[in-house]
Parts: sequence; structure tokens; C-alpha cells
Amino acid sequence: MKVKYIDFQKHGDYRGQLIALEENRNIPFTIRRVYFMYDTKEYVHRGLHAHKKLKQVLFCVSGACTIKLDNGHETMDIRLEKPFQGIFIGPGIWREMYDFTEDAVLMVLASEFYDESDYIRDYDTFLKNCL
Ligand code: T46
Repeated sequence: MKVKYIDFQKHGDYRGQLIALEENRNIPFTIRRVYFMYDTKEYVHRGLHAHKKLKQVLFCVSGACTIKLDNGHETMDIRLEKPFQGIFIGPGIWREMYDFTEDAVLMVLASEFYDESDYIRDYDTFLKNCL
């Protein structure tokens, strides 16, 4: 699966923790876009699509949520619950985000500007592309 767990280095001292994110260093692409979601209701499922080209790194800077990843052959669930834990998702992976805590802030670094034509929103079309 084109998915990789990233443990960001913590620069901690007596004042607390600091995480640094650098393109083409600990983030494996050039960062063209950053977005985040918050105030997500507990029962909500977001995502439910794949991307043709986009690479992303997702992490919860606050709270927690679960990401279901599916490459058309196997699925895995990852709980993002620490600000230093990130997940790299490459193209061709169906994703679904759910079980958000009330305080969850899901931050995403993306390799491309927003482009609706990069989305595969139909699961059967996604599966056909996986063959
Ligand atoms: C993804 C998962 C993890 C924009 O105008 N610009 C943007 O950069 C984004 C990401 C969204 N939007 C608009 C498009 C929709 O009208 O914001 C609205 C909500 O977007 P969407 O329904 O696509 O959100 P999610 O949570 O289902 O998916 C998002 C990303 O779109 C997607 O690339 O991988 O987060």
C-alpha cells in the first residue's frame, strides 16, 4: 500500500514540544497546499474518495480521528491521536476519516493545489483503476 507512517521528530524541552515540517525532508514532496478540518461531528465520515496524482501527509495536531485506507485489495485502519504521528498517503488510495474526537484538528499537507478533477469519488471506478 502506498501509505507510510511518519513519526515526526519532537524537539522537546522543559517548555514543551515543537514539531518542524519541511518539504522534501521529513515531508516527502513539495508542499503546495495546507488545509485542516475541525469541529467535525462525532458521527461524520469524511473523505470517501481516492486521488489520481495527489500525495498528502495527514496528522491530528489536536484530538484524534481514524483513517480507513483501501488500495482495492486490502484495507487498514489507523488511529491518528498524537501530534507527532503522521500518515503519508500516495495516489490511488481510497480514504475515509471517522471517529473524530470533539477537539480533533486534522491537518493535511498536500503536494498539489486543489483540483476537483484529481478526485475519484465513485468506488466502482476506483476499483476498476486498481486492476
Ligand atoms: C482528502 C481528505 C483527507 C477546497 O476548496 N479546497 C481544498 O483544498 C479542499 C481540501 C477542499 N475544498 C472544498 C471542497 C468542498 O466544497 O472544501 C469542501 C470540503 O471538501 P471535501 O468534501 O473534499 O473534504 P473531505 O474531508 O471529504 O476530503 C478532504 C480533501 O478534499 C481530500 O483531498 O484527501 O480531506
